[in-house]
Amino acid sequence: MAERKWKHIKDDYYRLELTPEEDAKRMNGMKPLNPDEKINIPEIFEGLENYYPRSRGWHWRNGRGEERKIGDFTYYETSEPLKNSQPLPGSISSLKGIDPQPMPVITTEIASGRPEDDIRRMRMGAWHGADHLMVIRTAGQSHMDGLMEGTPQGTGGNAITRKHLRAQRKAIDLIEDEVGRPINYHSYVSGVAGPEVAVLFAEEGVNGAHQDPQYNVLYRNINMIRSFVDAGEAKTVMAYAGIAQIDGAHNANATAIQAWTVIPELMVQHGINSLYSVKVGMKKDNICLSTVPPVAQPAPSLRMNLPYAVALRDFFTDYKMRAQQNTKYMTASTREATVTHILDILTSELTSADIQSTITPDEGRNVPWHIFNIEACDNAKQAYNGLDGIMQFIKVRSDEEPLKSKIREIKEKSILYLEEIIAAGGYFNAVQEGFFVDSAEYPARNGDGIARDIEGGVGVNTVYERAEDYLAPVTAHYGYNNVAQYDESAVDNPSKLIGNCTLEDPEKIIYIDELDETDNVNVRLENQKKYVNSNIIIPEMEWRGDGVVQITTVLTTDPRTAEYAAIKMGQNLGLKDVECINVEVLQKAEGCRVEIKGKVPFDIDLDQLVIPPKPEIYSDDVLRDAIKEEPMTVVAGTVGQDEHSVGLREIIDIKHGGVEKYGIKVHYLGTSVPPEKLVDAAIEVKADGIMASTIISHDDIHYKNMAKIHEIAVEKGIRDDIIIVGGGTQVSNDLAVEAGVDAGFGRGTHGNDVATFLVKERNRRKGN
Ligand code: Z98
Repeated sequence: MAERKWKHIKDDYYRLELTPEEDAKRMNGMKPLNPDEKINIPEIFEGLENYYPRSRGWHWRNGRGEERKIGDFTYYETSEPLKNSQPLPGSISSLKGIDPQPMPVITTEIASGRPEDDIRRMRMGAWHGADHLMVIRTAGQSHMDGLMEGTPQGTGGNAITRKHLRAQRKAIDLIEDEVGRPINYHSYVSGVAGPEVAVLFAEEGVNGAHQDPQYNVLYRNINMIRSFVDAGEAKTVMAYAGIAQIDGAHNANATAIQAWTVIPELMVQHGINSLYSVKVGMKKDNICLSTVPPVAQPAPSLRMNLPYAVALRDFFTDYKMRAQQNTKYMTASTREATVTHILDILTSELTSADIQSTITPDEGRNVPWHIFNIEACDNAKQAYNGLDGIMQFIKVRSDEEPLKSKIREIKEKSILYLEEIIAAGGYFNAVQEGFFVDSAEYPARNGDGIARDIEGGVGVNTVYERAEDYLAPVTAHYGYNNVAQYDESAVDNPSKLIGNCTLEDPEKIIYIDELDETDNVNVRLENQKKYVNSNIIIPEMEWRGDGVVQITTVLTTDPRTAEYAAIKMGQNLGLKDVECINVEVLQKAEGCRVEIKGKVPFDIDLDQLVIPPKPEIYSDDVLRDAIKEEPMTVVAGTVGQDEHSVGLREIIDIKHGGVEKYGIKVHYLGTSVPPEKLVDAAIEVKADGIMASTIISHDDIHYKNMAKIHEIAVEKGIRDDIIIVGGGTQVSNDLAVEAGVDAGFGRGTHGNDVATFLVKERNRRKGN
């Protein structure tokens, strides 16, 4: 293949210029997605050896901050709308289905370890507004000393392979066309195989990656010299590919005993990685600081997190901020995690975060289920929608007390920290002395920090000085590369010596399928065949065909007993592999809220399902427009000797979604209204309809009264001009119609059911 032609789109984002034939070959002939059809997973995995990515570099949302009119509202902090998306439920019901897209990139973490299942979750996430799909493996990549081609699930989890990346990037190409927005694909460059992973990512069109040598040193005990040298190489490759970088400072936050005490250290860690990256050649625009609020509620979190966020932006003005929830404070409570997330987003809004990551409470349970990923995207979108333009009304008073002093204190302590590192002889010595992740509030130290030996750790003594004639004939390479002695003209592009390397020519890449014959995508797809592109379905939370359901209930006992009682409950329900995943005390003597998960022992054949026809209910807007166009008046009352008015009033009142909500004018005549009075009142106010309600049904009095209203209306010559409806808990439509009224409404009726009937019946009579 000839050298690829990259077209610059914006920022550091490029697209390949491809002919339709080239594109079809690359995609193995896959057609664009149809929003009404499932993505064909087996097809995605076919012909992966032909796939290469069509985009490179990180994409920031288009049209950020342009004033936009969306539905009935003006927005100041949105980005371009999507072509296809899933609006929030409240928008669908009451706000015309608008789906404003916030300005920051929104991340969802995809981590089931099964690429084939995660692709569907990625599509759902994209429809809910995610444009940063962060795939984390179920095995720590930093534990691998080379690239993985197999599927070592069961021996510590699932690693990322070329096959994994290719299938997902290929699917994302389709998904981003479907939603109409480029999507950033992301993973991690860590461990002693970091540089190899970076090359793999550059080859396979990964747009973002975590890279921070301090992460390897502190949390994975990789030798620090090796880690920093590797980082130089990895960052050079990332810079070449325009891959945005997220650092690892937040890990100190998640690891420290009291996360808020490490604030100055976080600044130092951000600083070390950021500056190192710039020196290696990364653009500041592609360097994202991973900021995690140091504390969560019930601590007075905003007061503590905000100064850190502001100080960060002051110190790192030219860099990007990636905001993420702190996993340290995450339990299995969805509710609690959501509140923390929303309050964190308030900090993001107040300090203009560029990437808003989402984390699901299932990170606390180590099971990232589809629904929680999607919910977390909605949480972020909803919060940003609600906060749109709030900075027009309020101000972060960073130049006034007490915030000013708080910010200053953080900055001073951070500088002090750096000076101390220099005094200790530099970063490596400081790590060796246990400076980092100490539990005391800086400048105090408890001596319990993570100390690593300069002469120790994984990969110790594996860094060698390059020989005089060293040469790496590759495009992106860190440090001394002795090219000139081989070819003067190749100094700026050493890969010229071998007629391009894999970064320019994807056909040079050797694609290897998974090596594990017992557990791989193809085997799993084969095992799940029953559920793939078929009419047999089974509940699913994590993986296709897992049969998992989650049940929430209250058990009136103490937490420990509740846990075991909940498991028993699940077993009695016939579930398999029942586990209790959350217990929250309601009152210690009265009981707990419990959540269990378990697997159902059945599946559902959709062909056998009897689905009654959907009753047509007009939307609120259609009803409102119909009444606005032609006003409608009704009289209403409970009939005969019936004093039960609550049901009728619910059907009338605007507050509970009664017919008034749509503009229907209601004359409420009260309770125990004689049938004659209802008809007379209708004549007097020139009503279009009568709404008669009865709960009492002895001797069929409810239908008898309906018949009376009908007969009196006939006698008085208005029957053809008036719509009569009867309602009550014991009313059936068929019997009401038999009694002479136009419709009967029983248990479970809402105002929109009645309003829809009134509007439809009026149209029917007019011949519409
Ligand atoms: C996040 N949910 O940030 P292993 N490098 C850095 C990291 O922060 C991480 C890894 C590598 C969090 C995820 N971060 C935590 C700087 C992980 C991953 O060894 O492959 O797990 O390293 O989104």
